[in-house]
Amino acid sequence: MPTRNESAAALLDGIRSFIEPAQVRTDPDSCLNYGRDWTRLYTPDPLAVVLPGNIEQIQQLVRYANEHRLALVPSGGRTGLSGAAVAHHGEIVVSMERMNRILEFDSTDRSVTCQAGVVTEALQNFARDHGLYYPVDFASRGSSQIGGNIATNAGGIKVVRYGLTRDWVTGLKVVTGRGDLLDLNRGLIKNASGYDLRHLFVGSEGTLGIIVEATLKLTRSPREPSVMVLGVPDLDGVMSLYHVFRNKLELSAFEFFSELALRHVLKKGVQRPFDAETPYYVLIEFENPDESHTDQALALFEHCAEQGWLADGVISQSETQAKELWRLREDISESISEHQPYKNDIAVRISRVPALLAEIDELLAREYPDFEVLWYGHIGDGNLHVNILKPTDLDSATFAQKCGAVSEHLFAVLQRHGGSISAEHGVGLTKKPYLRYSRDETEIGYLRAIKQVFDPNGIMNPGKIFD
Ligand code: S2G
Ligand code: ZN
Repeated sequence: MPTRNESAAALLDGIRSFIEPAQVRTDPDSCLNYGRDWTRLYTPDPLAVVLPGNIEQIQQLVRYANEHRLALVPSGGRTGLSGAAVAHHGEIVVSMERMNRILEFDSTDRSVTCQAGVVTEALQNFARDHGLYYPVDFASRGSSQIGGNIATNAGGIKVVRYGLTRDWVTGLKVVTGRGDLLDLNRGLIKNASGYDLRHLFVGSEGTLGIIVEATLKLTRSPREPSVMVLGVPDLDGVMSLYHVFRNKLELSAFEFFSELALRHVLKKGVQRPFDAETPYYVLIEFENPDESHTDQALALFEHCAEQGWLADGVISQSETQAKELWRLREDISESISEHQPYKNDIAVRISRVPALLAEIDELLAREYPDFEVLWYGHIGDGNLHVNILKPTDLDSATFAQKCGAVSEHLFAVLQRHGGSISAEHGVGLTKKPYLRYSRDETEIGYLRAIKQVFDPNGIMNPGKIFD
């Protein structure tokens, strides 16, 4: 962490000499709202919130921060769940909110260049209005920003077909922790001219520099997607369904959630998908142009029912019903937020999912006998979200301590399966103590060496991912 030896007032006056004073904020509301993300585990305490309007101001700010050893925390939509956008040690929050323009669209390249502060849903709508589709999608689309999506390599609900944010970034402009502006890959599909630094910044969580612009490729829109929700009696049926449906249909989503997770969504007024109540559910989405695949999907349903892998199910008859079925899965996160859940976001290779689910089921039942544990996630990508709800009568510190202790066992199981302690939410602060379960010391040494190249004074989001 850089050390400061000048008065805060003098430091901020220095920033106001190159950024409009109104965009250098220290009021309590700004410090609270811009100093945190969707985790509620840390007390926001930034020195100030700065909202630059252009790249030159960002470069000046990074150079100034190097000169005065000021820590900078890049800030997008702050929808993260690992504390990567938290400022709680007198850092300067650098909000990209004002840099929210779409700069260029090219129908031949099928690509769009935008500033980092563009909201994800705005980009999705822009693509749709131009007859194309930006396929990285998740529940926080209305608040998250493209820069933050790139900094965490956001995944979401369509990865099984379209991949992660990384797969759609064809160009990046970044200001490094040294204050240099790099224009990476410039939208090229092919570019074999040395290391691809663009991919270092994807998933860097603001620790190498600040993403200021991105060029993203777009694709054709999915034709009439149909959604099925299937009631699954036991865990090992989940991946049997995956194999059967994936082999016959072009899946764009293969999601999973437990009855316990569903009940929290139902409390918010959403209708149960069918009469049967099963321990688990699978949500499948597939392209179904002119209903040509409906018969195939129903035949697969019958086959799986005969095998005992499913007990009931429903297929959407309209776009409206498809959206209602998606709510069963997408509304889980918001429905449980009032219970201050301890979140795990783990991933293994798809082939390891059955073994992992069985081991984790046994582990969580043993280690969390008195806690409500919810399972949901993008099981088609090998990604499982395990959320433990905080009992109302247990204080947050004790709850976090108990869950942290169980995490050690959970991550040891994961390590045996070659998995990741963080599939899509990033490491930030919450998963930093467990990084060793996914990256060995030699590899972490290389991560530190790379950080040293891009951010030699350690001003970029210090304390995130590793110390
Ligand atoms: C999901 C959203 C955040 C959470 O629902 O897929 O990534 O609650 C999550 O874990
Ligand atoms: Zn997720």
